[in-house]
Amino acid sequence: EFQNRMYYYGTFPTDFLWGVTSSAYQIEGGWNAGGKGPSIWDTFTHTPGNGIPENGNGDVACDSYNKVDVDLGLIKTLGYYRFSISWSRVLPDGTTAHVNEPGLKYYENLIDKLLQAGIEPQVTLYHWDLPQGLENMGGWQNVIMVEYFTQYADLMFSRLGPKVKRWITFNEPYIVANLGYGYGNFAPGVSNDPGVIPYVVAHHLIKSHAEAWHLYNDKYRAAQGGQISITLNADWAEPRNPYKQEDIDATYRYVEFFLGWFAHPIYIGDYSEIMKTTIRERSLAAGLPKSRLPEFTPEEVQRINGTHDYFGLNHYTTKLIFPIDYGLQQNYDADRGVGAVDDWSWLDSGSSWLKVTPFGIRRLLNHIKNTYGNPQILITENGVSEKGPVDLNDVVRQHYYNSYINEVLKARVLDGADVRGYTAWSLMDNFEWAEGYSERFGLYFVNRSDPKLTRTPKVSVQTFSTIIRCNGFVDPNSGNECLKPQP
Ligand code: GBH
Repeated sequence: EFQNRMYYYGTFPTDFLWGVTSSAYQIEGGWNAGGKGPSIWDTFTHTPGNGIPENGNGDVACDSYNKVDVDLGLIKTLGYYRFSISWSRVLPDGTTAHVNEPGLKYYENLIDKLLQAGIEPQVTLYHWDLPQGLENMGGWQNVIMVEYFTQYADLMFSRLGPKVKRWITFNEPYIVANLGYGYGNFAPGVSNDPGVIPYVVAHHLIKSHAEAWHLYNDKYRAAQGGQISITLNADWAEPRNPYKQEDIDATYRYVEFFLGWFAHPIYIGDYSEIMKTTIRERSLAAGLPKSRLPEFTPEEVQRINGTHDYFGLNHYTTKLIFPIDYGLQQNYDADRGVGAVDDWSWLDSGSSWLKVTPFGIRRLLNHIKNTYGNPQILITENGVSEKGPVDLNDVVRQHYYNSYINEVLKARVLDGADVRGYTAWSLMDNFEWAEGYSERFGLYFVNRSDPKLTRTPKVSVQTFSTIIRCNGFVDPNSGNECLKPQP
């Protein structure tokens, strides 16, 4: 009887995981402290003309490099902590030729303190900050990165693995390939061959992920007993006109080129038929001798397929999709051949790309369940931004968490999607990449005009910690008490 109401009055399973997240470059600062080498984001933000508001960079960020104890205090009521390792802090030039022990100590200390406080660490190996030394060899365009990434992963598993039970190889390879090496609005800012390079980069990211997974599986799993997977990001999509077949087809292409680009090789095997066919046909039509999409050998298809212990998902918003014919243009957008719009009724956030569309997360979770063999799903990011004057009563974010998490609950309890955990982006306001500090995703406000970079809770800290405490929601009929689990 409740199923047609906006809210579903139930609770999550007792072993559901709750957490909060950040990433190294966005919060740490200490960009050249304690022997750290430069990363592509240091180079990118220090290069004039990059278009970042107020010349923002991560030199200081939230100064989390020096504020481990302060941050611990914030995390305490927010579940486990997902953070990433700055590769060039532990390996200054990216290779194991020189291990920077003070850099490793920073993470060892952070992990020890988290564990002492009863907070589970969840570690991302790569959240976009490639060591500049490796970019100088071509970065992810060069297949040798597979070896360097695996060596870096090996070091992390051996040194941190006894204490870390949940690993993520890559955060959002889609963004690395497309924004880093296609459009070039993210580091390393490569945009000279957008029809070829993003596909090559993605190919190497997928291989690197698979090798790191196999390394963990063969060498560490028995002794360490953790889980390792990849985090993929995807918008949900609906046809702009649900009665038009061409909009329905375009929506299918959008989802397959976005989530499917990486999920298909890892969860099903090889690139999807629609990507292979579309890109081959468009390449040949433009007079190229072969497809711009690289091929996996049958052995590679085998080796990559199944390299997951769960499905890591970052999700924020939904788009309405219609077809666009780009003619003979050779790039990812032209291959995909779609346009995207928002519905006028969707609530705004502080980011132009992000509208509040809670229904989308339930549909996406069902799509993953039905398409990728009902995997365990860990939502590794979900959240919303604001912009402009500070208002600690962040009503949009309170609404966002309540309504999105309620849709996650429906996906789990009513639809049977195997969602095991939910992570909020983000612990605190931080360096929002090409948007600098202008868009704020934090549960905590960080006062950037105060040299101490003081953190203050927004009201949504209450919202989210109440959801964690109740393992669901407050009973609307009884003031402040949690809903009881249903029999
Ligand atoms: C995640 O990326 C990241 O993992 C995290 O680091 C980031 O802070 C968070 O989301 C919030 O953005 O303006 O049209 O060029 C989500 C992917 C990448 C989506 C940047 C929006 C800009 C689109 N986001 N992208 S546009």
